Amino acid sequence: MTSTSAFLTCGRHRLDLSFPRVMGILNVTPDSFSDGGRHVALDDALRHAERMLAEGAAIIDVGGESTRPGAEPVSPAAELDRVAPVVEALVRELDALVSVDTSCPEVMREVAGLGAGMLNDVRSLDREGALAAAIGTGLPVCLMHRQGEPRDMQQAPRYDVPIEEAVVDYLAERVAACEAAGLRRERLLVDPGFGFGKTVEHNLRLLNRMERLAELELPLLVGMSRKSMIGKVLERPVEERLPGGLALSALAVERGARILRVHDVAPSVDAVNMTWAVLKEGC
Ligand code: 9MG
Repeated sequence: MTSTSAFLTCGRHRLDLSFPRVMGILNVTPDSFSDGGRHVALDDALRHAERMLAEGAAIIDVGGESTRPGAEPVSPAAELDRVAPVVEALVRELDALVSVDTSCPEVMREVAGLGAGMLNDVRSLDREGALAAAIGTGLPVCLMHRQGEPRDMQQAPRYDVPIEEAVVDYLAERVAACEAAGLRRERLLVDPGFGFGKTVEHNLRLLNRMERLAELELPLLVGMSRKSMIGKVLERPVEERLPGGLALSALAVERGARILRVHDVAPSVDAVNMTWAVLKEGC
C-alpha cells in the first residue's frame, strides 16, 4: 500500500483517498446512447450517473471524445456541445463530483466554470495551451501515460526499455513540466494508461510491476474496465469482460491504485472494498 495524502480538493468537494474509490464512466459520445435525441440523451446520462452514485461511485468521469483505439479526434466545439450540458446537469441536479475526460483547453476552462471538480487528460496536458488552461481552473488533474494517438496507438506498439520504466519516466517528466509551470503536485494524479499504445504483454507486465509507480508519490488512478487486454486473455467479447475486470481491479488496489475507473460500478465497489478489507488487516 502506498501512502498518499488523504484528501484531494476537487472544487467544492473533498475527496478522501485514504482508501480506494470508484470512478464511474459516463461517455457522451454519439454512439453511447441508443436514442439520438438530444433531450433524451441528457436525461439518459443523468439517470445513468444517478445510478452509479447510488451504487457507490465517488466520481463521475464525463467524456465527449472517444479515446478508443482507432478513434478520430473531434473539434473543441463538438466536444463542448456534448459535455457541457451533462456537466451542468450533474452538478446542479446531483451535486456530483464530476471529472471531465478532455485534452482540450477550451473544454477545461468551460467545464471548470460549470462546477466540474477534476480533469482527466489522457494526453497529460501536452496539447498546446492545455497546461495553462488546467492551471487556471484550480482543479486537480490526472496525467496519463500513452504512446501515440488513439487513431494509431495500437499499431504494433514497442518500447526500448521495460514498459514500467517507460511509464514512470514519462509520468515523472510530465509531473516535472507541470510543477515547473506552476501546477502544484498536490493537484496531480497519475495513471499508467492501460491499453494506450501497449500490447497485451505490456499491459500485463505493467500491472504486475505497478508498484514502481509509487516512487512518483502521487495518487494512482487506473482504467482497465472492459478493455481488450481482458478480451484477448480470456477470449471474451466486450459484454462478458466483467469478471476479468474485477480480478484486475483487485490486483490494482493491491498494487496501490486509489481510483478505479470503471463501467460496472456496483460489482467494482464490492471488489474494491473486499480487497481493501484484506489489505487493511495487514497494516
Ligand atoms: C478516458 N480514458 C479511457 N481509458 C482511460 C484510462 O485507462 N485512464 C484514464 N485516466 N482515462 C481513460
